[in-house]
Amino acid sequence: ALLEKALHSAVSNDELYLVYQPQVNENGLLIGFEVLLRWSNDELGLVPPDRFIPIAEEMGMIEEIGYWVMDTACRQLTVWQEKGLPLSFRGIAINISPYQFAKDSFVDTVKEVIDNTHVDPSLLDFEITEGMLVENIASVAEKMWLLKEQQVRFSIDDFGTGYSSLRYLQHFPIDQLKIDQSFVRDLSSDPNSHVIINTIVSMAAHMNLSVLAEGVESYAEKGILEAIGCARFQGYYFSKPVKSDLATQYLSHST
Ligand code: G
Ligand code: G
Ligand code: G
Ligand code: MN
Ligand code: NA
Repeated sequence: ALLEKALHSAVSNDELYLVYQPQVNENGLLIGFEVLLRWSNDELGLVPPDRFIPIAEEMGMIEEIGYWVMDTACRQLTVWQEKGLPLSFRGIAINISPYQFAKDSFVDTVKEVIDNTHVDPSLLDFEITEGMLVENIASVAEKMWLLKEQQVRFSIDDFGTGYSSLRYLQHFPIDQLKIDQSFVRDLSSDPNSHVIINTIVSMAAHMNLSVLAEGVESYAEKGILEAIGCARFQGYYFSKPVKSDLATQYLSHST
């Protein structure tokens, strides 16, 4: 109950902030950041998103919070754009809650943020989950196409952990699959994880999709993933999520 009460005023009390986790290509060049939300409350301390996002969804607060994330991230991105982005940089990835996406107003809300912030929409990558693609397929596809017309890209987050039917992928304008970190974690110990990643990478190649491996924590893991044919990476081996000032430094060192 304390958490619910505190969450109500988190946005207006300025308790939310964003961190940015680098995404790199096979040459180690910075290609993007995943935007990750943080909540710091005086009484509760730092509450992890795994704990408060499901509650925000239940409370009907995820739209407001999701709007804050998108608006704040896009404003940060326009600042970076003005400084000049590295050639390798493709944009920022924003996690979209299924509840947020399901709102009729979602497409207009995104357009509003693009208009307000003057962000280059081709630098936006929306992370959605497999589960969002199995219900209300027609309306989900329609929204995705409308956003695609705005040049926004889509990635499937935690890929491989959800519904195993791959057929749905062809119905949606998806650009990238993010291999879930559980497969990467087990890569050297569990032959099944190796087979699964191999299958995802070859399927993605056939479907003209990019693949990014999440949760890469070591040089060895990066090497195995590279040998399989994965060319994009994110994880503690490269960097943990960092605050905007350090992210700005990473960008300026990359130009
Ligand atoms: O750093 P990590 O603890 O940030 O994230 C934990 C979980 O919270 C992940 O599943 C991640 O997708 C989710 N998450 C982080 N930031 C956001 C956000 O801005 N919006 C949504 N919907 N989920 C987020
Ligand atoms: O390609 P497919 O038939 O699976 O597309 C799924 C849905 O997306 C259909 O309703 C189709 O009409 C719609 N769609 C396909 N291409 C576009 C497009 O370029 N723009 C928009 N707005 N909708 C599209
Ligand atoms: O569900 P999603 O992929 O959006 O969430 C990403 C989560 O993974 C965040 O909580 C982020 O902090 C975490 N993360 C990012 N890199 C690593 C890593 O190398 N190892 C582990 N264990 N977690 C990571
Ligand atoms: Mn994510
Ligand atoms: Na993920």
